Amino acid sequence: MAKRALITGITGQDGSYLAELLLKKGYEVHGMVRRSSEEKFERIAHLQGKVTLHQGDLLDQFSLAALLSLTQPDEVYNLAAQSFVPTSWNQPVLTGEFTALGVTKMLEAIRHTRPQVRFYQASSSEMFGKVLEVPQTEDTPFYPRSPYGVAKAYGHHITVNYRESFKLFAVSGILFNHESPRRGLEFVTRKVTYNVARIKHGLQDKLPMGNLDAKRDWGFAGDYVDAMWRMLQQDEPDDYVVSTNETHTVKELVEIAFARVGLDWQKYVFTDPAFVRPAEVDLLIGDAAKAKKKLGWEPTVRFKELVEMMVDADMERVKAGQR
Ligand code: NAP
Ligand code: F7E
Repeated sequence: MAKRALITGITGQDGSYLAELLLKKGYEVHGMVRRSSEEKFERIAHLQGKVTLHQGDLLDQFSLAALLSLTQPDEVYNLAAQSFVPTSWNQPVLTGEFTALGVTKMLEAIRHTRPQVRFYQASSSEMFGKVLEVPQTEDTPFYPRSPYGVAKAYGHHITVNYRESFKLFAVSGILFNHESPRRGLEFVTRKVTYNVARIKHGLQDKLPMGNLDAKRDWGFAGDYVDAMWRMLQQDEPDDYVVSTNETHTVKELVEIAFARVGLDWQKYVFTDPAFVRPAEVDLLIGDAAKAKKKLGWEPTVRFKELVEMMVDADMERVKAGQR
């Protein structure tokens, strides 16, 4: 019989790639979606009829338990969150409700409704924040620098705690930044590649940016959802760092993106304090040796290829008059 998976956050970047991966593996895929006045499921439009969508919300614990009873999943991937770091300073309480307490609500629903489930929690390199060690591993202590990072640290610890307290098969994937042509427009990679495409098409001539010196370990989302799946196929639940083991500055991102379309970034980019954060994560670089050894996982797309893939996709979109 086909395995069944339930994905929260299926309408997001990772949810769409994960749903594709699980369908290819023969899973029956269920996704939880929030009710809104207008349905915007662009990232999973091509999966219509292949995945089953159900209304639910991380804020509503009963909706989670009801969904577990209805779908009877073997695996639950908790990808839903308020995931944009700057918003977490403007809406810190909401971020805590979704991104932190939402995890407990799901774990409680699992514990009482379907304790045999294998549970994946989408943890983040933002938990390392003002890094206490370089590179960062599963053993590096956390020092989060945003309400989002704090909420994710809570989500990580409660996942580990439920695993230890109630013997749930619960894992926390500590994923470093991962991007794709489906990345939200406000995140720095997609902001740059989309605006480069607009500039190249003559639709604008300036690009306001924040801190160009920040360094990130950027990988491809398609690779990272495969690591999530592998974590749930192990004999024992455990936590894993997933990263490329390379770090690059935002400035390098900008240079490569503009160069891809034959433009000199310095003519267009300027610093706008509106995009500078109250507290920054200056440097992230992950050590994914454990994932390589135990999961047999390695990234297939490197930084330059990733940026160029995103610029090319945005050039096509802008040419077609799309976002
Ligand atoms: P994303 O594109 O922002 O997607 C977030 C998803 O969560 C969307 O489907 C959103 O639904 C849903 N959601 C938000 N609040 C919800 C709520 N209260 N109830 C139900 N659904 C809710 O994020 P992503 O990049 O795919 O990331 C997936 C997960 O990995 C997130 O938890 C993120 O924090 C974490 N993460 C991401 C990265 C990265 O670099 N991408 C790295 C580490 C960890 P709507 O469509 O209705 O808004
Ligand atoms: O910023 C700098 C900014 O917003 C990256 C989320 O998926 O990854 C993501 O969080 C860096 C930061 O991602 C602009 O200051 C400069 O240093 O793309 P970002 P993030 O904050 O790293 C982690 C792992 C997650 O878990 C999160 O969910 O880029 N930066 N100028 C800028 N960033 C933005 N957004 N916009 C700028 O104009």
